[in-house]
Amino acid sequence: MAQPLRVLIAKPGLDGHDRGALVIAQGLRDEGMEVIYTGLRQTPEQIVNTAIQEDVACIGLSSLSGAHLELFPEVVRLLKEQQADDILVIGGGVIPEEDIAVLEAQGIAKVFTPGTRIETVAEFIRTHVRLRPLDESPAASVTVLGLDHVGIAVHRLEDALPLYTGLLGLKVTHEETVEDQGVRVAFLAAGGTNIELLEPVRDSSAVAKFLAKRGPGIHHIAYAVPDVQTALNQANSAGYHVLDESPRRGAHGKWVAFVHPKDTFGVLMEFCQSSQAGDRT
Ligand code: CMX
Repeated sequence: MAQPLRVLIAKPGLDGHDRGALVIAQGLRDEGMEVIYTGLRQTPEQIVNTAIQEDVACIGLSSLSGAHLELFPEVVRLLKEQQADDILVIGGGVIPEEDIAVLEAQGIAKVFTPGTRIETVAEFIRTHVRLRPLDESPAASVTVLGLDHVGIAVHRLEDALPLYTGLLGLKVTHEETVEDQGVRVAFLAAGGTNIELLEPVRDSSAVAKFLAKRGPGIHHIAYAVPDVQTALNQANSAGYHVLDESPRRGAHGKWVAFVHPKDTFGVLMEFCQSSQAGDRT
């Protein structure tokens, strides 16, 4: 599976207008890229540090302040200094024609002027970023924030709930039907984590198949991660069979994705990301 291109959209200098930068950020996301936006008034140092930390393939600089002739080349210079000059740098904003050649001569790969179609920008990035060799793929380990829940498959929620609410005294915190997954679920708070009881709502659902084959039991364990797509990419590049190319919506509107139980010692692994913790587009 190809990894999404990571792009940093950055606003160096003092101008306070970022509508254009936000439009570009959204447009590149729509083109399937992973986009990080720095916010306003960043120094070249801050931009370069963020780009390195976030391991981006491209920086898109946007400036309306008129200081592009100083700020853009300074980003290129700092990248070189940090031996990160494999990161593609492009620029945009209200930039006079005569300045474009100056900037391009100083290592800004391309300067786009207002009105350029987002597809043109995306295509330029795709064709000019340095392709990352496999041995430089992202860090191997997934960032796990905690155990989000343990999923237990049951034939009927009504039959299983008394055990958890009665004997264990747990509280039901949420009930919902997740149509996409073909399940009706009940969440019970259990200390720092949750129990999710899953009842199938149709015979074709993964949980119905599980019950038919194995009977009730632990269906999956879900780990909270800051970014499901990153976790998927990491699992995939480490050779695990991921069941989703990109995250889908699960219970609570969280983004979820799974790794095949055959690769995880018999326990289906779920990654889940709270939608508040940085919604995807
Ligand atoms: N845990 C452990 N093993 C499982 C399993 C599970 N949850 N689900 C299936 N298996 C095993 C089966 O027992 C079977 O093993 P054997 O080959 O030894 O018989 C094997 O995996 C294949 O089983 P299958 O019935 O043919 O199932 P599929 O291959 O069609 O699908 C899986 C299995 C995991 C790929 C599929 O269930 C899936 O994509 N799951 C992810 C989505 C999901 O489970 N959603 C429901 C929960 C959503 C929520 O939390 O809201």
